[in-house]
Amino acid sequence: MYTRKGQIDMTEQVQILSEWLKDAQNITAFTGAGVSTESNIPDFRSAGGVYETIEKKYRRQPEVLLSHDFFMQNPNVFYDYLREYLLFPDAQPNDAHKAFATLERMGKLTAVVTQNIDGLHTKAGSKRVFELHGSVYRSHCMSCGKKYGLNTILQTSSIPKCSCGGMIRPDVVLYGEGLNQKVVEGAVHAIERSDLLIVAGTSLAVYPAAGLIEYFHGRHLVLINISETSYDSRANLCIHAVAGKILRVAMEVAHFQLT
Ligand code: CNA
Repeated sequence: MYTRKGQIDMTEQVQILSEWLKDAQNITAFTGAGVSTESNIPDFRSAGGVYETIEKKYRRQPEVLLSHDFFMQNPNVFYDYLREYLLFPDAQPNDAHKAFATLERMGKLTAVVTQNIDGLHTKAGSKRVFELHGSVYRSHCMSCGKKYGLNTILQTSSIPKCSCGGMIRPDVVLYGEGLNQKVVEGAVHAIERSDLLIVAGTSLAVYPAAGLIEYFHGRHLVLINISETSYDSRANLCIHAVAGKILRVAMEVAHFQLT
């Protein structure tokens, strides 16, 4: 079944999703920046905004600002951008994060695989989270390896430095760097074993992360994304809407209480 907007209405789509949530025994969620926009963290590619603002202000695309080469050559600009657009320590999980955490507690969801670096799945209570691109909550000294938290970056206005004098960098995977193989293996294993894969809030434009959904061979592939993606035609259910709202209503219809 491939259900595009207009083919069946959203009430029916949510009804189908709620039935699949009830039936599934091994759910994996695969998420991107779109699941955090309802927590007021801007994504990269939503229409109408932040991407263009960033390009105008920094005269570079976010992918360039977040690349390994740019970081090494312009750490000051990198940290300005990071602080302004990617560090939101006060952001709170929304209904999308809460739905996945609830499904895990119910023993239905095995893992969240996320491209996000904002830590909100963990904040919502999810325990098994594969952070493909790392997390802004962890950082380390590039000279001596000493570990730091997010506060070190937040409390400095320029380049954060270690007590040894080395530069501190966040444990996020920059463009041009490889993914952590252990994290990838865990994510692949979870996706391969799942009977329901819910892909939410991602343009599926960033590789190799987006390619991981190729490992899914289970019963139902569900996409929940505001805009269209290149995987839409391959989904069993494709809902073009706001992820938090859809998941909250689907959970209600299934009589699963968000906790
Ligand atoms: P993206 O390319 O910006 O795509 C986001 C997608 O989500 C778009 O297709 C939107 O239409 C859609 N969208 C926006 N809001 C919602 C919503 N409420 N419900 C459903 N869909 C929505 O982001 P991707 O994650 O696909 O790209 C991967 C990059 C973005 C990763 O490297 C991330 O690290 C990076 N990123 C992460 C964050 C974060 O951690 N919160 C923020 C910004 C960018």
